[in-house]
Amino acid sequence: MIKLHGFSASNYYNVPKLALLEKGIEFEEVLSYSGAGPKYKPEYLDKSPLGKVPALETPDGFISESRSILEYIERAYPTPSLLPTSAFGIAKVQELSQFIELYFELAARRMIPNLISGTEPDSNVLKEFETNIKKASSALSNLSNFKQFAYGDQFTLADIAAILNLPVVRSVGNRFLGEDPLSQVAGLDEYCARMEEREHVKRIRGDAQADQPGFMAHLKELYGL
Ligand SMILES: N[C@@H](CCC(=O)N[C@@H](CS)C(=O)NCC(=O)O)C(=O)O
Repeated sequence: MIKLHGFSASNYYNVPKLALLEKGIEFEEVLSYSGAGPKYKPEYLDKSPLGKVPALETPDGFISESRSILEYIERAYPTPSLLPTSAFGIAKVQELSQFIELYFELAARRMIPNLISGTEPDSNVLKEFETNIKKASSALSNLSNFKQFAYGDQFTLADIAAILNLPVVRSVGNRFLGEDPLSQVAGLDEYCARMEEREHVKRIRGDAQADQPGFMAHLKELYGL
């Protein structure tokens, strides 16, 4: 059976986890907190070269990077598919997923340590976040109207990217800008509410909540946070 290494409080871990759940693939979860290196589990680097979470253990070896893991899952277990059938549709789903990761998730990620530790972010980082997120959120409607799913008429990898990452951006914005930077994205509120009702998204949220004490204890041990 394939094994997913990582921890449920991580949005990156939850990307392949949600794909596996939605596809109904049996898998085992192996709890492993990140921050690998001399201070913490150097052996984890055999699974993920930068010590990042997630890593997927397959019969052929380990794969790191959530995007490559999704690629493996989709090819190794093609049905039910989390991609449309046409070449154009597949590319549009990948485009939207990448757009969300690069221009939303990575922009917000720089302030997640502040969110966790209750500290204020560097003012330049905050300013950059504000400028970049404004630009990205007005462009987002060109890629999705969020009417039913993020793209097309079926649940795809773009929905996984949207529902696991956009709420984090909203939390960071609400906390440090005092407003939701995605409030003007048409259809997004209703879309998120619909996605949160899905059985496997609920499982992801419940597991993330349950993992919080363990994750916080890990951060305390490693960084004294
Ligand atoms: N590009 C990686 C990013 C994974 C990532 O940043 N994971 C975080 C946890 S949410 C992590 O392991 N951070 C620890 C570190 O960067 O050392 C992927 O897509 O899997």
